[in-house]
Amino acid sequence: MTVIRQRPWALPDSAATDESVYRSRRTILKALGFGPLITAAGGVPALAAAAPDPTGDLYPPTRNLRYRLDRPLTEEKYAVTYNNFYEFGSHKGISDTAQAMKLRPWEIKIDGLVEKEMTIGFDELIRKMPLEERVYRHRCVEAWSMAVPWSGFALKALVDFAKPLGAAKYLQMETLVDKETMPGLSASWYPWPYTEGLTIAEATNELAFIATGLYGKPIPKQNGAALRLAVPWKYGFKSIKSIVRFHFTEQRPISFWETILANEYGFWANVNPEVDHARWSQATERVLGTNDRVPTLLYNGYGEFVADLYKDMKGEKLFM
Ligand SMILES: Nc1nc2c(c(=O)[nH]1)N[C@H]1C(S)=C(S)[C@@H](COP(=O)(O)O)O[C@H]1N2
Ligand SMILES: [Mo]
Repeated sequence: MTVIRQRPWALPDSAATDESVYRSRRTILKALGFGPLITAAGGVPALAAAAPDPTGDLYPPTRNLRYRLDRPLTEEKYAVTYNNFYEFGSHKGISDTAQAMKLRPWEIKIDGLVEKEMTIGFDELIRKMPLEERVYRHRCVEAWSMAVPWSGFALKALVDFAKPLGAAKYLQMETLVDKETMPGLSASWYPWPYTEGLTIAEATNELAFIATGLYGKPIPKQNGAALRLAVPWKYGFKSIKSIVRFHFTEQRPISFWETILANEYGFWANVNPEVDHARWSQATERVLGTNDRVPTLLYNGYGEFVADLYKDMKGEKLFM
């Protein structure tokens, strides 16, 4: 995001052809004998990568019809091949590289101002949470957008489970750091780990969602497996991926992008078409996978759920 190599709304041709590239690659691998490996003993895939997802039985959960879209869903092939995930590279085509990320074990630390600090495995945590599917819009600060079905649970359920103390005012979240599998981490000028933060009031707002699935299946690595945030009224960079830590604190955290460029990427980062980014307009957005450019909406169209959170915050830079 700091270095804009092209107009941010220009969908590179590669994104449109990725799926056919994958397909032909798979065909080639199969021809070379790397197809689904079946053991002589009968049917157990020999490749670790082919092991069944231990949470696969949870998908798809029932869709919650309270959240509705004003546009068609983005085609899955675009949402899973046009990504921002700087740990794997500072460009959109990281979906292949991200497959190296190891998802098990996936330990999550819950610490800071909570009744009892703990570390819990993802597979244990998810089975304690009320899973549902929600269709949400997503608006990247770079002015592209998508609309996708996430599976997961309300962040409020996790906050309740964590039992924060009264003194906790903010929830800071942190992404996995694994130098072995994340080539983007060698860009040492970035303040890794990727972190993001919300106020407790935002984190317990009904819209704040932890996504563990996408399109009715466990969420792909490039979209933030094992679990990522979805806060659709804020610019996309707030929706931190591949979370390994939930830290409750009294102090407002300074997140990854705010550390790099505070005047362009602030703490609140609520979507507002009338407040330009320092380097471009936010008035409209390019709908991923189409040639459509549509008006951007205040709070990305979610004002009825979230506007009240901000009504008494006159002095804050709520929209950048
Ligand atoms: N850890 C981490 N989380 C991240 C990012 C990132 O680079 N690293 N990029 C953010 C940005 S800018 C956007 S727009 C969304 C993109 O999510 P998607 O690739 O699933 O569309 O992830 C957000 N979460
Ligand atoms: Mo973004």
